[in-house]
Amino acid sequence: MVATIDRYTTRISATPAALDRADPVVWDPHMRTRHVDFEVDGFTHSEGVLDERHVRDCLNEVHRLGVDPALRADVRVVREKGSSAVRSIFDIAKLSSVVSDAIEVSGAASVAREILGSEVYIHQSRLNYKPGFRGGAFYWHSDFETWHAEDGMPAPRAVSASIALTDNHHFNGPLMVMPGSHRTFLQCGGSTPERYFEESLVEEIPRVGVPSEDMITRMYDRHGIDVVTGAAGSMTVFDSNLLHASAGNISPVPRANIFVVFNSVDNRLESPFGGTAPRPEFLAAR
Ligand code: 6CS
Ligand code: FE
Repeated sequence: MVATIDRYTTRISATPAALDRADPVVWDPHMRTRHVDFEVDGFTHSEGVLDERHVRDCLNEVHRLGVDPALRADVRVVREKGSSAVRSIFDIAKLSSVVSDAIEVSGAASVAREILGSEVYIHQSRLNYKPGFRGGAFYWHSDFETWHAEDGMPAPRAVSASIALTDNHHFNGPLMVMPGSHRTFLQCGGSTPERYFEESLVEEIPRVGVPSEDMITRMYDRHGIDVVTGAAGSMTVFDSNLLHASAGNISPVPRANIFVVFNSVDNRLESPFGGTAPRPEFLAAR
């Protein structure tokens, strides 16, 4: 198979540049008017996609998985640095039929099909759990930059659906996005250490795969920052290349969200464009 031309080179030694996105945002032209906010801002938010029962059942699952002795040493349960507090549980859709059922009910897959203009499959699912008082931050990044460099995702033809299991207030570490930033691909400097995910999933400010402060400032000057708040049961679907982050959570109110990533079946993973070995299945389904 001829290797795909890399139109999104990143993790480079040269000075990283801001490249125009070489691909559509909403891939099905007929869906552009239906998803105009996604086309323009790179994300769309809806309230009440899960009812209270589904939310409650998922939260019970999260607590069950967080203390399940069988998962104590499982690589898919990522804990906050220097603590046993759960930061993320990967493969959550496979680990819990309750969560997988809630994802079904949320309608995320049909929104993904409309935006991506094709059949879709789950590239990655995770639960990001931010306990009260000591929930960790996630620094500014584009998911696609990581999935391109470390998982071999050819184009930004993937979307993440973040489904809130607790109220996402402005004060308990909600998702922050730069609306419109999805149209610019920010190259990152440096090269990827082997098995880098063992560090990047835990570090609040990863040393590779994040844009420079100068680039983040320029994007802020152009796009500003939206704080995406929403009640438990709400859902935010965002473009794989949208610049996003979330602050730590020192409020008493935990913030727990399911993230499920849908990739187009026409955008299947190839060998990582950053040259490292493919990451494990729980991070990037092949
Ligand atoms: O490496 C990844 O796939 C994960 N890292 C971040 C910061 N967001 C996307 C994903 O969960
Ligand atoms: Fe992310």
